[in-house]
Amino acid sequence: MEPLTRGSSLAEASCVCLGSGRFLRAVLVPAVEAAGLKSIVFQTRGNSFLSMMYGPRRSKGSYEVDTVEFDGRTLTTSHPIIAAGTLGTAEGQKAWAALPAQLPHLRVIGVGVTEAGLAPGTAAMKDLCQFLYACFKADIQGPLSIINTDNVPGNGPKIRSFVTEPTQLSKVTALPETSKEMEDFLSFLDNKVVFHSTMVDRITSQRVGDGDVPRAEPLPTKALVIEDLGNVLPAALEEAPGVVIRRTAGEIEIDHSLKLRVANAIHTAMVYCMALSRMPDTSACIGHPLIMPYIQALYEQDIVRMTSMGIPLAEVQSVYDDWVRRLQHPQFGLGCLFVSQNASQKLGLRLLPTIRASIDAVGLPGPAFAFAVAAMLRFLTPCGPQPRLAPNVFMGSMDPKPQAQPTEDNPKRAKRSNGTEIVYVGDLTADFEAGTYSFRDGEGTVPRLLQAAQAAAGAVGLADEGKAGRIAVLHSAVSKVLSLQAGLDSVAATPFVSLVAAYYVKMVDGAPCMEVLRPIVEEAISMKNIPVSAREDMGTELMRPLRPGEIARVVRDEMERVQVVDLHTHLFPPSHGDLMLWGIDDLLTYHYLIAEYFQTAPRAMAPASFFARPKAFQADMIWAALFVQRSPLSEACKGVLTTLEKLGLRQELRARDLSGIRRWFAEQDPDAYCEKVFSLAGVKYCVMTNIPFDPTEAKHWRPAKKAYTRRFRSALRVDPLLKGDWETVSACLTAANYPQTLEGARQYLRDWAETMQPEYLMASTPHDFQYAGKEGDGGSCQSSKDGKKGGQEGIGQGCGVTMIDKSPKGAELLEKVLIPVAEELSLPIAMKLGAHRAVNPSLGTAGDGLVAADVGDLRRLCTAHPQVKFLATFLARVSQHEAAVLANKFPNLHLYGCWWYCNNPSIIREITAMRLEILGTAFTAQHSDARVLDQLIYKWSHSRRVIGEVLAGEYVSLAQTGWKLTREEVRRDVERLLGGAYEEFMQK
Ligand code: RAT
Ligand code: ZN
Repeated sequence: MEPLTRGSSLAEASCVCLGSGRFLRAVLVPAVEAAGLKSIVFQTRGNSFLSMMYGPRRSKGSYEVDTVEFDGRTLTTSHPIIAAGTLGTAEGQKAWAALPAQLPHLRVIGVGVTEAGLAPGTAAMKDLCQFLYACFKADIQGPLSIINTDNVPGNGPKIRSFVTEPTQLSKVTALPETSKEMEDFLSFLDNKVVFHSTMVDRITSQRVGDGDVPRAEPLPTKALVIEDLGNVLPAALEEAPGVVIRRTAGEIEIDHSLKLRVANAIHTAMVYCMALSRMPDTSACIGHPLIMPYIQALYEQDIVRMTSMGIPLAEVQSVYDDWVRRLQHPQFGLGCLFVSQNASQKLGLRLLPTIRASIDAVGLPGPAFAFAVAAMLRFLTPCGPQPRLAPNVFMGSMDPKPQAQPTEDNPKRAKRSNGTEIVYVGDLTADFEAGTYSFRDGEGTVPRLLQAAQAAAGAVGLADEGKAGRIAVLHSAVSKVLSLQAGLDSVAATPFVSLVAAYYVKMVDGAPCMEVLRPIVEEAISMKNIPVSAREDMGTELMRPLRPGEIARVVRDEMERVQVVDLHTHLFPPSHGDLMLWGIDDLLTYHYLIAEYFQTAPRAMAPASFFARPKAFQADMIWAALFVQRSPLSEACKGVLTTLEKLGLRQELRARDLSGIRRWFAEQDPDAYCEKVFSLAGVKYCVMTNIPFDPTEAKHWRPAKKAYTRRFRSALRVDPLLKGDWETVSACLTAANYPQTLEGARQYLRDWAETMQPEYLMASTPHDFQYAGKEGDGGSCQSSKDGKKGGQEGIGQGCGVTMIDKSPKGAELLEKVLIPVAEELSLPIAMKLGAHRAVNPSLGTAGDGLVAADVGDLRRLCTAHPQVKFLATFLARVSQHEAAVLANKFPNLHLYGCWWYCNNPSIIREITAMRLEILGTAFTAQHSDARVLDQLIYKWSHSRRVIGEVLAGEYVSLAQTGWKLTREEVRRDVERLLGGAYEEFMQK
């Protein structure tokens, strides 16, 4: 085998890799390839890669990587490289040193050595130094970027220092003879070579039956983060999928912290209790009733505190979401025992920073975090007989099998069964059948300490009178471990240490850890429904008066944190099939964007022919016109960008790669995606718009009601009534066998309300709507009470109008149908006032305009029906002031949202400020009106920002009067404005 085998001209290569490991093959080479750079790969030892590339088994010149998608499909990609070599032979070494002289375009040197190779004096560092010296001799102009694929923080400067170590330099063949040349070489390293710090992340194993092919999870959002302070990297690298470039000092440290404190910490917090519960693999978390909520509690109660480091919540959240998604990949679970190694060290690195942050912020990390530490200590407690094993190796015992019959057997004495033992790493083994495992933890200090405590506690005795003493012994062992391993010995840490000890004692006394976890999870779940003020009595941080300078930040945090109630949308759950709009084509064909498109569409593209084309075609047209040929400045356009960005499609967006975006959406499963959107958008639940008059909707309710999750609630929409569209109403009555009478219409509504269980009845008024009050004109000459008598009356008979030649008007149907039913069923009526439908009918929904509705109609309604509750929103900006004053006068009126043409930051700002000034917090600042699921993401993100800014301004003026405000009060107000006030009004 030749040491260097070439497929094409070497001179074309601009990247050379030292090493051929999984990160190089599955991350770095594909990334540089996407940036248009060609690579040469040298393996450090042996020649397996070489023979794979050029041996008889493969087509020459490229290697494969398997990517296993979340749905289990495997996508095999092929990666061409220019040449492969090995450093395992003398010839290979020679070829390596001779390479630079043949590479005029060299820009990137990939270093894919294991962490062990990253130390002074290792072969890998020598080979790198040798190569760089050859680059210097070949007068390569650079800049040369060293990109390594290990995960040691600050790895760039570290590699630089290893390479330039004097002892290192002395090992390099043909090193500078003169000190002048040595100086020149060092200055070449200073001026032409950049040692980038990096972070790499992609779970990769190997193809079953073919260890040569990497088998990887889908590319994570941050597969390769590279610090590039001097902006020297090839520009195209930034566009490569999974690559994130950091140009500001300190940013990559944040990436590392995020990874340690979110992803790695969650792994560490989950594997001990899982291993003890005999779950071999982390993928057992998928759908597990305790593990997933436990992870959520760890995140929400403690991990999220990374915002105190100045990291925006959105970033922490997106790292968390990405990780939760990756954790649930059914094919990439890692062995729980494998991940559980080096526990004490991980306690310090992964869990401690969060523990400290929570102690500083609120005095006590949440119970879930205490459980995580306790489960780790339980795992590290040697149990049962300790056969003679390698030094510092102990035996542990798993919890009894849940289905096992109760026996007299002490679980700690579980016998090893034959034939079920597995080696989980090196000399360590586990037997999930027998429930035993061997483990190692550094020098064994912690296991020995816990073992001694167990023995001492045993000596105190299990008898009742010994119990307190026993607990004291174990408690003191736990505090010793935590002070030794984590420095948690301050007074402030005491409550946390006690909580850990309490859980630990339960576990070593025989309680299965899942049983200890269960009430913790149940409490975490129920806490979400309890008012914040009641649950955080430990929250000194919540009660502390805020300094004026903190207000803006606290409001921003709280606005991002709050789970909103979206009280009017046009969304449907996945169970409603095609009615559920989601994904890029639905986003692009949103009627706001269709209207914007037609402002400048070519004459040839008449609306009728546009609407006749498939949705993807319409989306293509809109994308080209509004995103490619023009800058996407409108709120509706920006919304698409925010949505995609928050979904992690930044690269595709930057490349304006609509097909890439479509591919991403095509991979999503509607149910999982729906949940993801709600959680990304921070929406507790939304209220749908359910129109019984529309058969395409009605079929999802009858004969059988389709199931949907707690994220969706219903609203019964009755526009044809207010529109006076008796034709539609009577057709529906006839079709459903109701009499064509007012009572028939009322019964129809009652029955639909029974089916849909709506939050409220709802309608928008037509532009020419008039309501004159109970006794006024507008067709209503009867009070609602009279109207309810029903049963035999024909339409209009009750008020002298004969149905045959005159249909009832909207106001009459409001008065005689809607109001009586609302009153009878105690359902509020939500009014939307100010739309002027079909101003340009050819545009369909996109052709609706606005009109300044008569606020007086609403005043007359509120006066005439004090017992009916009205929710209202106005479309015209000019109506907003009068509406706010009206809401200030009528306790049966609740204003909500900045609707449609008012849902623009500048108008939201103005309306919100005005409403706060007139109404305090007794209104609902926003609803999304989302029609496409994904819009929840942008509508709420944009609104949270603007409303937060306005609110912060109001608080600052409060503070100027000397009024002291706490975070808890800010939280309470924010919760009211984004859902709480609505819920209070509904319960009134
Ligand atoms: O905002 C919108 O999407 C409008 O098209 C209308 O549907 C409006 O929200 C409404 O509910 O009438
Ligand atoms: Zn709407």
